[in-house]
Order: sequence, then structure tokens, then C-alpha cells
Amino acid sequence: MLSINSFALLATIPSLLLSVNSVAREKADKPNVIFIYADDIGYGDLSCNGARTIQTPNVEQLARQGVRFTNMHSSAATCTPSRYALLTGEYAWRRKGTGIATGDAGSIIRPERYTLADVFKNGGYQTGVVGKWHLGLGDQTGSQNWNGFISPGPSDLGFDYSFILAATGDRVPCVYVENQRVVNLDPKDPIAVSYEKNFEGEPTGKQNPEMLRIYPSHGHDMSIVNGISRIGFMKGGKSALWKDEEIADVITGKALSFIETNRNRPFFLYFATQDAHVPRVPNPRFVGASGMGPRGDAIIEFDWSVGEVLKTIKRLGIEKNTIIILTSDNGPVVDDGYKDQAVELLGDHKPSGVLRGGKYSSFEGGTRVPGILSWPGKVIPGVSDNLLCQVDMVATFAELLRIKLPENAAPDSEIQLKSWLNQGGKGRNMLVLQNVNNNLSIEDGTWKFIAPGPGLPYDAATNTELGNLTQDQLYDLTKDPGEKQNVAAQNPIIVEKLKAKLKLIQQKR
Ligand code: NG6
Ligand code: CA
Repeated sequence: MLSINSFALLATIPSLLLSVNSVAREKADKPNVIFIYADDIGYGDLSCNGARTIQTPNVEQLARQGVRFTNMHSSAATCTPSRYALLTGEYAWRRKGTGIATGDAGSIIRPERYTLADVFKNGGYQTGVVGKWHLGLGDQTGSQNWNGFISPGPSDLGFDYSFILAATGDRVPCVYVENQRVVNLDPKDPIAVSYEKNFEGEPTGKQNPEMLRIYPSHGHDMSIVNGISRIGFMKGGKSALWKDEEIADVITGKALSFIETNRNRPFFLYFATQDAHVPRVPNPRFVGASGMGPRGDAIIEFDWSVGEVLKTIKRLGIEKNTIIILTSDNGPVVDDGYKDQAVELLGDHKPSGVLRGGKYSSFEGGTRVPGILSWPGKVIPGVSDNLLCQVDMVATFAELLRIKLPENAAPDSEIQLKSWLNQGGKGRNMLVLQNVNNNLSIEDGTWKFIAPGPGLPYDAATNTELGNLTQDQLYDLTKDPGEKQNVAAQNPIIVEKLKAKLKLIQQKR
């Protein structure tokens, strides 16, 4: 005989089943998203894209299980504008103050902006950013209090959790900032930062080269931290200073614990590595791994970080329900300001692959970067040549999560979900890109027009063809991916069409 209690229990079974079902459905609708953002790793730096002298097996594994993009672009050929566009869905050249940021820059994205992290927040996700930030912190440049709560910061832009390097490895302050407070800071030894002048009595790379273990090749001769001179001046915060050889371990560890903590609910993790930006100081266990010196070793260290993420989501049993995207913030550079043997030991390795130029450049090497998306069971594995850009993350993921963007949010972001999932999309019709001098180019998948603009055609310090010319440049990327032949003179109608289109996009607000 059934008791009253058993009846009550039976009655709850359907609703229990229902809630189990809805959890399952919710999980399928809300895959975790891990966005791995390499720094200065070029198209040709990874073995899945044809590198022979460097082996990156974990990235290869990701590429095998997902879609590998051959025409994925960062929005700019340097870091800050690429990251700005990634998070806001707006081309950075529309806004002043979005160039390469100093380490004491105020928050470049203002709190009222709708961001990629807001998309996920609105979708009910836990959101986190770990690694290189380089988008400014605090209200105003030069006036942050590094010894207190630094705001605005990631928490004002949709991130529940942050563990970041304020700017870059080569810029002060050389400390980790967790949830907008400097980690391990001794209040008796406060931090001061300046990008104008040195603090009295503090050594610099310029005046005290005897204190250095890596020498600058250009710039990077200001404050010395961990035997390496940097851009900018700082003093204090001794107990908080990072050790460069530990950065990959520390930030990868934080990324993994974010994943672990949130394994039972949908999460978005923006994991931005310091590898392979300068200064390249890989952990001793990677030293010599590539035979190409610290730059190659840093790429192998990056591959290790990727492997740790893959292992962790497998161990937690969430791999089927996790999208991983891997790409880079701009193209590669060999000598970026330190004498680290990158030039001498490069050998036959081509960091940009067949592409011309690299970081800073208007040529394809500047923005055409590695791109992989994996989502087991959902993405059709393979290779896609569609024209794609990171600026589309906002609209694309809003579409996936069925979130309506507020008006005026992400003005340059397109829904490219079918292409990103390799489910038959066509990619972009047009894409505008910017180089270090803010000169623009526009491409349509076949043709690329580089608008005339100021700046040098070639930068000797980094040995980079920047692509700045005072006349029109037109390249046929399908026939000439290396942009060797300027065919503007032979194709005046195409030049005029792309010029007009560029103007139209520039005027759009
Ligand atoms: C340049 C730095 C370079 C690098 C770059 C930013 C000098 C001489 N060069 O100004 O080393 O830090 O800025 O790189 O200071 S990025 O990947 O963050 O955009
Ligand atoms: Ca970069």
C-alpha cells in the first residue's frame, strides 16, 4: 500500500525528471566558452599551419577536433586595438585613445559600454579574464591607486573574476592584479608608477646595464624588474613583483582553477597568454625546447598552456560541452626590443608563413593570425578559408545565446555563427583592418586595398614592412597571398569600389 508520503514522492517524479531535462537542455544551449588569446604568435608559428621547426602538438590536437581557419583576422596589427575590438565589437580606429596603451593608461573601455563579457553575463554565465589585459585600468591615465581597489576595471565590463597583467610583460607595473587589487602587496612598500620620469635613486636599464640579464635592442631601458629593463618607471611593491619565468605557470594555473570552480555552470573564460610577447622568458623546463631560443621556446610554452586547458576539461568531463577558440592578437615580430637571439636563431622558420609583414603591418602578416574553434559534436571538423574577424565575437555569441544586443552596441560586429561553427557560412563580405599607424585597409576575401597614409614603409628596429605608402595598393589575395604585386594601376575600377566602400564604413556610426 502506498502511503501519503509515497504519493507525494511519486507526484514529484515528473517534475524532477523535468528539471533534470531542463538542466540538460540548458547545458546544451549554454556551452562553456574558453577563448585563448595568444600574444604576437603568427600564422606560421604553429605546426598545424605548416611550421616545421616548431612543434605545437596540443594546438594541433585542437585543430584536428575543430575547424582551422586560414583567413581569421585580429582587428588590428597591435594588441590594444585588437582587444578593444574583440571586447566591444567596434573597430578601434573609430575611437581616439585606443592605440598601444601604456601601463598606467586609464580604462579604455568605459563601464557603460556593452562588452563580450556582458553577452555572456546576460546569458547567465560566470565570466572570467585571466592573463594579459592591456586595455587600461582606473578612471584616468596616471592617477590609479595601485595600492587599493583599482576601478574601473574588468568587473565594470562584465567580468565576475579577473587575474591580469595590467598591460604587457614589458611594461610596468610588473605585478599581478586579482579582482582589481595587486596580489601580494605589502602595504608598507607601496607601488608608484610613472610613464614620465624615473623615481629618484631607482636603477634603470639605461644607467645600470650591469644589473641586466637580458639587454634591450630598442626601447625597454627604463625600470629594472627581475633583471630585465622595461617600458615605464616603477618603484616599491617588491613582494608583489612577478617573476617572468613563472608567468605562464601562474596564469595557466588561474585559468584552470576558474574552469574547475565553474565546471557545474556555464562559464566564459577569456584566457590571454603573455606568450610569445617580449620579454620572452619561458620557464626553465622549456628552455632549449625549440632550438630557436626564447621566442620558439615561448611558443612551445604557449602550446603547453593549451594542453593544460584540454587536459582539464577532459578530466572534468566537460569537453563535449565546451567551445574552445584559439587565436592571436596580432601577427608575429622577431626582434621586438630585446636581444634574445630570436633573429640569430630563426633559421628557415617563417613566423608569418607565406604572408607578408607581421605585427604592426598593413600586410596580411599583421592581422591574419592562427584561428581554431573546437566544439566536439557540433563543429564540423575541417579547414575553412572564410574571411573572418575577431570583432564578430560579440554578435556571433549573442546569436548563439539568443541574446538581443542593446541598440548601438557592437556596431561593427557581424553574426558569423555558421562560419565560426563551420556549418556552411560564407564569411564576411568586407573587413577593415588597421596597422600601427592607424592606416586602414579593406578586403573582401579576394581583393585587398591598402589606403595611402603617413608613416614609414619599413620599420628598421623590428625589421617589419609596415605597408605605409603614399599611393594606392591593391593585391589579389587569392592569386598572390604574399602581396608581392601591387596591381592598383591595372585595376582602377576595383580600387575605386573598395575606396568607396571603405569611406562608407568609416562614415557609419
Ligand atoms: C611597442 C614596444 C614593443 C611592444 C609593443 C606592444 C618599444 C620600442 N616597443 O611600443 O616592445 O611592447 O609596443 O605590443 O617600446 S602589443 O603586442 O602589446 O601591441
Ligand atoms: Ca600583441
